[in-house]
Amino acid sequence: MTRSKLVAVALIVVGTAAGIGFALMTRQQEAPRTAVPAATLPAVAADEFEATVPNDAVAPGPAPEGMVWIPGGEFSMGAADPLGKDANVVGMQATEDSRPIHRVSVDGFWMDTTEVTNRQFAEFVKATGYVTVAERKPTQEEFPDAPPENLIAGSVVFTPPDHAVPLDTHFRWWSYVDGANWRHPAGPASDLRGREDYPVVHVAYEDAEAYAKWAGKRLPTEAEWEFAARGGLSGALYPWGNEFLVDGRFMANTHQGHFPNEDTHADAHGGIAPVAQFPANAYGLYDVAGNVWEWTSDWYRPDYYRELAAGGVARNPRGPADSFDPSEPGIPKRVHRGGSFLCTEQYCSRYMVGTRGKGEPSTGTNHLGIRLVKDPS
Ligand SMILES: [Ca+2]
Ligand SMILES: [Ca+2]
Ligand SMILES: [Cu+2]
Repeated sequence: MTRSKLVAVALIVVGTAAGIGFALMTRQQEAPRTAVPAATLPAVAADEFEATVPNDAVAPGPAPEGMVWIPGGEFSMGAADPLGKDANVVGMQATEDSRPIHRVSVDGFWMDTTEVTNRQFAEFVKATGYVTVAERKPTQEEFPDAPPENLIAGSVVFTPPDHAVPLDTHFRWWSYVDGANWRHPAGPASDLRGREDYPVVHVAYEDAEAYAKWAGKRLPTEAEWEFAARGGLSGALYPWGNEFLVDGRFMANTHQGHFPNEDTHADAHGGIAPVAQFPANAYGLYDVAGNVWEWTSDWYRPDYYRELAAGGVARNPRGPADSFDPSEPGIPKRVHRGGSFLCTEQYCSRYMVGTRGKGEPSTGTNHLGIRLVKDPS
């Protein structure tokens, strides 16, 4: 998903998405209604993961407001393929870029217990007058291939079709919406009334960095994020363990029903939810699986884990020096983590804790947010 591509195709998508969808549907099989339910997956091969060994350092002082101490330590990072196949498609399998499982150690840090909320982001904007990327008019220099009439400030919004569509291209459910930004998450007609405790969305990487600088915090590295999200467990599929449902109870805001046209909100939340509606993990972190994706500071490369695995225990890895995504060569991307309210076992199960996402830095969407960390002083 990149802003430039959607800006370039905005008119086509907005104008004739339904037409395109119907035309292609007649030639393609509809995706099966039920894939393998997550709850029935076997636990990952335990021998790929070794025990998590947390640092025994106690918290170096009182916690900053809204943060918890993550002790850091040595752990096994990555995601095994729960189906035992080496597939590299987004779906039930953890993609190959999350392997090999490798040993990493990170130092301790403070971490926000929740995704950054609209209330928090509004304080930052009020104090600084900051204007987010989605609120700025795109320039022809930034998007040389876009027709000039498409150069309108906006952002990428999930716009589900009202009928089943093949899951072959995300253009079927993502649109570039004029006037969508953090203040207007679904477009100009929407606003933040009653949504103060929802995660801020439509934030580009530089917006996240600007907010972090103001808050005296920083974005987590991918390794810090995964250490924290695992909550001390080793090799578990989810931040809370290996069963998707715990005593029949949902543990994260994800998508139920036929994706993308039907959200049955069996987990009690259709679409995005206020932060902290589900139990925290063992470190006290809410929504590390689902609700909104979270930016990390690492560049994305699918071969980075292979590089790390060759060098013994990786100490405080900060990501590769450059980015490469074979599916969109030439477009640098940062790593996203945690999955979102749109993740489903039918299409993308990246609420699984070791799995990885990625995104072009100028591209915010309405399912991507921020969670920050802070070094002990
Ligand atoms: Ca949901
Ligand atoms: Ca999240
Ligand atoms: Cu997903």
